Amino acid sequence: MWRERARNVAEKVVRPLAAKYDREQEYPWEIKEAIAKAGLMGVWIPEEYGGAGGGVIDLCICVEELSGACGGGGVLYAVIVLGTFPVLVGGTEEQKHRFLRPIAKGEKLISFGLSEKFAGSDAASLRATAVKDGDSYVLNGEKKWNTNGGAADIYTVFAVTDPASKSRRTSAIMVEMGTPGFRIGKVEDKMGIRCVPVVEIHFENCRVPAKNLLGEVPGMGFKHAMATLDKARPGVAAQAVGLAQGALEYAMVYAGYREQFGAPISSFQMIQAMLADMATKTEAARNLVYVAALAVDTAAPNVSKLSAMCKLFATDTAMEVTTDAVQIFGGYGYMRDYPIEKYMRDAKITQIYEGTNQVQRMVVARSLVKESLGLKHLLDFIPKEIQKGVNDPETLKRLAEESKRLAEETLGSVDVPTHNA
Ligand code: COS
Repeated sequence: MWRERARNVAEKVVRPLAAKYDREQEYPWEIKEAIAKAGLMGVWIPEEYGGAGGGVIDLCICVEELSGACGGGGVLYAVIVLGTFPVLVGGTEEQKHRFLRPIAKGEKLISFGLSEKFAGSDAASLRATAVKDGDSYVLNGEKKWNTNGGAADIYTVFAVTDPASKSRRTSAIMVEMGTPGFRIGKVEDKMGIRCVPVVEIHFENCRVPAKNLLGEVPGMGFKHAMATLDKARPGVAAQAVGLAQGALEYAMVYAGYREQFGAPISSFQMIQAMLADMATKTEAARNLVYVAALAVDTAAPNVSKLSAMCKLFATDTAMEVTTDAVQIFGGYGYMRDYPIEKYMRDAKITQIYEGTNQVQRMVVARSLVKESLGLKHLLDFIPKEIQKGVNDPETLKRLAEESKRLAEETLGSVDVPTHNA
């Protein structure tokens, strides 16, 4: 059902407008209206807060379809998902009703403000502050790369509430557009995803009611941000799958009609190999995204790893597939007259935002290191000196004696070097 609805919006509204908004770099309000009219805005929001009660799998399907027609159309939608997850993850009941209902109805838009000029991958090193003053928090500082900034009505902002604390340093605070001291700054001029604004936002003694602090317990910001990203990363991965699929389809059609040497280029083995690899990788990415989305929906224990895996694999795939699609289009692919080069531009940011793919690999690797501790049954199959550690003198002495004994048994009496060097 969601796929059909999203595809309908994608084909009827998003695709025909994609080039215009890419050129103009303006927010496409009619796309947003069409998405809202199709009932897609609250897909992932529980019914008790006005949404459709779907899961991350459902929103991923919507993002995938919209992104297939235009990367910006997909981000326009996915960024709303990102802004709402902290509320779902850490908000009080009252906050969930207050902030999620108007979003589910399509009346308000939301934006997510974590990154700063000096805090990107190192999301714990924020500088923007929120100081408690009576029944308010007073915000100062700035945020960078704020997607949807200016278009959004509500901003989920992460700021330092306890500079002295290491693990409870930051909190998420909901700030509404129009609050005195809140200002949109530089509007970025971007390579891709040009229809969705990315801005700097500034806070100068911006007073926000204390009841807007997520969960009304300070210090939970980093955990809320991380839990949000675990849930939202399959959405970025779904954007990437949509972009890859969209570019692949254009390439398939082009290759079928483009004739060289008296035959369609799709009959040449080199082009066939490219198309086959593009399709296979896209399908593999799609399936990994769905597995991760279902892991989020079922609160599986390995969510962080799967979310990171699907984000890095799908976005690397999108970059590869969209680049190959441009290659198949040849000179036409490089020209702005045709939609294909936009897919490549739109794909690039998916490897960067919501955690660079370097960060995703770090998350996956950290998870593997933890998992390895549960694989003790394999210890007998790795070298004994590795198992016990080379710095334990008792083990080293024992291993030296053992290897000497083994050597004597096989070679007769010899001098065997010890591990003590
Ligand atoms: N869910 C809940 N809590 C989590 C978590 C998760 N997925 N990952 C970490 N935490 C908690 C840890 O349990 C730890 O809590 P305690 O202090 O109570 O022990 C705390 O957060 C710090 O964890 P950790 O030491 O792993 O954090 P690091 O500073 O090493 O950062 C990375 C980890 C790099 C993974 C994190 O900063 C990150 O994801 N950075 C990318 C940010 C990003 O995606 N930015 C894009 C913004 S959207 S455009």
